[in-house]
Parts: sequence; C-alpha cells; structure tokens
Amino acid sequence: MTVDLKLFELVDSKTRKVSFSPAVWRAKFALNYKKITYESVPLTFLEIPTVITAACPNVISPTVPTLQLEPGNGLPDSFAIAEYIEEQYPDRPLLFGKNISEKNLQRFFESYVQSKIHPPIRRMVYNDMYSMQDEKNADYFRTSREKSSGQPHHLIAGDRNQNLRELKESLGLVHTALQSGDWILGPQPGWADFVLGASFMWFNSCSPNDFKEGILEAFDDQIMLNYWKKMQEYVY
Ligand SMILES: N[C@@H](CCC(=O)N[C@@H](CS)C(=O)NCC(=O)O)C(=O)O
Repeated sequence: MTVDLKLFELVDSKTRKVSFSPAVWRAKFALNYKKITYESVPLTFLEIPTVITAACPNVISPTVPTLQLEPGNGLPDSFAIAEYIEEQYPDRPLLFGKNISEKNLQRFFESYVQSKIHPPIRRMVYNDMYSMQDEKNADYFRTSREKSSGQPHHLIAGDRNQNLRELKESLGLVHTALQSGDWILGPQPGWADFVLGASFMWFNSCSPNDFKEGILEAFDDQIMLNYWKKMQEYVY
C-alpha cells in the first residue's frame, strides 16, 4: 500500500530516536486512534525550517507537527490536523464526538492542559531536553527558550519541589474527572485525552523519573497509572 501522508515530527539530536514534542504527540495519537497510515519524518529543531519548507512550500512558518497531504502541500498545527482527519475519515472513531458541545468541552480541556499542566512540565523537562541535544541544537534550544521565558538558562527549570506542587494541584481536577475509570468524556477516548496523553509522553520521554513521581505516583491510588496504561494502545 502506498503511504501518501507524511508526518514531520521532532526528535532529539543526539540519538534521533526520541520523539518528545507534545504537539506532535497530539497528532500521532489522533492518527493512530483513527488507524490512519502515515510515514514519519523525524527532524531535529534545526532541521524543522529547512526540511519542512523544502517539502511543503505552502507552510509559511514551519513547526511540528506538519502533515504533508501530498507532495508540496503541508498542513501544520496539531488541532488543524485533527480537524482535517476527522472530516476526511468520518467512518473511523471520532475525536471530537458527535455534537459541537463535545468538541467545545474538549477544546476547553485543551486550554486547561496548556495553561495549567504544561508550565510545570516545561520547567521540569528543560534540563533533560537540553542534554538530549547535540551542540548546535542545544545552543538553539537554550537561546530560544531564554528568549521565550525571559529567564537565563540556569533559572528556567525553577525549583523542583515547587514544580511538583504546582503540577499536583493542577492534576487534581483531572484525577477527579478520571475517577469513573473512563476516559475524560466517557467510555471512548477523544481529543481531550490525546492532548493530556501527549503532555505525559513529553514528560516521560524527557524525564521518566520525574514523570513517575509527578504523574503516576502523585495520588495514593492507581487512577493515573491505569489511565496511562490504557493510553499505550495508541503509542506507536
Ligand atoms: N500550535 C501548534 C504548536 C506547534 C509547536 O510550537 N511545535 C513546536 C514543538 S512542540 C515546534 O515546532 N517548535 C520548533 C522550535 O521550537 O523551534 C500545534 O499544536 O501544532
């Protein structure tokens, strides 16, 4: 079978094997859930602008994920990719549910993850993400993150205990929502789960020990662990 779709994703520049971007994992979860075949194109930070621009000249500001739909035509942005495949493959399991209220709720949950869960994870993975890069990519990563955070390199990771506390507080609401043993919106997974699962993939692939402590063992029960185990069905 010919594979037309290509997914440009981000890998570490030392081994080129660790796919750690949360935005990419949102798209991968969505594609895998719908059992859509695609070819993966692993890129380092510094390769993103050149390779994506050459392959998909229509993409103005290249970021990952970008899904190449056909030669020369790329679709960037994880949410745009999810919407595109939902429309193109309506007979496959749905990401956004059957009605607009389910989609809206999941978008709301996405904002929650982005604003409350990502910041402490971003600080906790910072040093490990830096160590996963070769010299040139490490320089780029450091400079771009100093600029976006407004802080010098040695302060970006912040205080580990404070990060863990902040993460646990934000995760508390999610933990409550998962007490039924279902997915976020019920018996089937959806976009909300894949957004959360993608942030867990990011954390675990960069800082597995902190992920274990900060997510899997954050509460005195098996809820987060069981959720993480269920999620593995879509990790490939
Ligand atoms: N809104 C976008 C975010 C895309 C994005 O910022 N991707 C990051 C990786 S998580 C990226 O391409 N970074 C390139 C860089 O930092 O140079 C999405 O969800 O796809």
